[in-house]
Amino acid sequence: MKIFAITLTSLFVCGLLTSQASFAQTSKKDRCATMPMYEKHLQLKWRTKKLGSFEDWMARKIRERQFQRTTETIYEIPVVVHVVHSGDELGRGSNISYEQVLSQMIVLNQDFRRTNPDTTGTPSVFASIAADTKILFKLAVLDTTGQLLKEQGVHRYVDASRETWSMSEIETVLKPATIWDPNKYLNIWVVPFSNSNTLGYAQFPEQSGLQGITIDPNTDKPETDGVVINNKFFGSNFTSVGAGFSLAANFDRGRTATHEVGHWLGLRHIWGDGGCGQDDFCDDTPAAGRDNDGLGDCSFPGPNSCTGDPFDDMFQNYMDYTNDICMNLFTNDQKARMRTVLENSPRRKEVIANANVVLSTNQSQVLANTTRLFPNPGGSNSQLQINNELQGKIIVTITDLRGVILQKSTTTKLNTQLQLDLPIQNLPKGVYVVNVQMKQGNISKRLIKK
Ligand SMILES: [Ca+2]
Ligand SMILES: [Ca+2]
Ligand SMILES: [Ca+2]
Ligand SMILES: [Zn+2]
Repeated sequence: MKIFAITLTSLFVCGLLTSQASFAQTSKKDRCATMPMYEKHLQLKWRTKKLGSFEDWMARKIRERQFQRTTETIYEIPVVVHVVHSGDELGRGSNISYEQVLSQMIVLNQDFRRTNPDTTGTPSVFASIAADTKILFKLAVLDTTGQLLKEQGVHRYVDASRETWSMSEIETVLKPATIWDPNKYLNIWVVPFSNSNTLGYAQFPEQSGLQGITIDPNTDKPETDGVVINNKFFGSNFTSVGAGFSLAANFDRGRTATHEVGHWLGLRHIWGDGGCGQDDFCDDTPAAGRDNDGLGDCSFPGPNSCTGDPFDDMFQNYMDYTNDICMNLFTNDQKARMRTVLENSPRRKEVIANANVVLSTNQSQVLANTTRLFPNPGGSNSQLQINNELQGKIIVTITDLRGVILQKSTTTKLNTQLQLDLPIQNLPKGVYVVNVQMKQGNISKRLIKK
């Protein structure tokens, strides 16, 4: 009953903010709209069953899991990012740059693999339960028709008739029109929200098709499955790819996506969306009586909202509402929930089973598709940029059209992105060929020196 009461309140607040978006001048942010959305889905779908069913099923699966000897496979999740805009130039407004997408992917992988640079912010009392979830996110290489993507993992979608989108427009218009097969991709929509204070929301995993669960096929909607993030909250200004992205203060480290993908993999808010008696179904997260919305002072101990246990609030958890800078961990029990979902839940388990299909292809083609020269034609400032997962030694040669080598350099690519200045300032005007040699293949591109 308690859950239901909260549901109504949340829905009311959400509806109010949405309908009065033009008056929403306050800086108060709705960190996440997942629970109101989820409750709405569930009410439609299960009518009388509500949240209990998912949690009962999940508890059973986690218990079963404890008796299996689970070798910890690294689960790979192919991602497509739908960049939704109304006709902005590439890299401007809502048509966010590829680098901004990359910055978000870096953060997602750091946070889920616990290679984030701020693990030192995890208090020692929680350090032993902080988890490497062994879940990895990779930008899709192939689109739904098996074609190589020009920009790995990115689908740019223009609707010139809409500058911004409401949640109901996203659910009923945008998602069904743009979703890529949710059995193969984690769909992430990056959208200018009409309510600029809403950061994002996710669709929870469902158990439809599993034994013992009744579903209503009329309201179970695979075509809305995924994560939606307001573009002002997508990406990070604190990774190796750059710092100039247009991101909202306090939410500029990519943790909105970490939080929402946590929901997509079955995590609840750490305070269980209720008082001290209401749990997030993870034993290793301390009881919490409320969220820590807007907390920006990360010194520990901080709030202790439930004093009946020996712990202070774990406001560093990605599933709290803390500012990005204070977030730095998932726990072992949260990891168990997410892996249980990936192993059992419809569409989630297909996504990891199908990962090879949309991630692997001819690697020299990947190289060709992810390498660009710019500006081209260029003066003395042309650069070579390689955006992909391939790593290792790279030999770059610049030749004239007869194949005579004019410049040669060797470097090592360690990260997703590599950017090199091409030393063409001393070459006369003309047409040149830039050759890139990697273990995985070679490519050549023509470069015009102005
Ligand atoms: Ca609680
Ligand atoms: Ca807990
Ligand atoms: Ca406590
Ligand atoms: Zn949330």
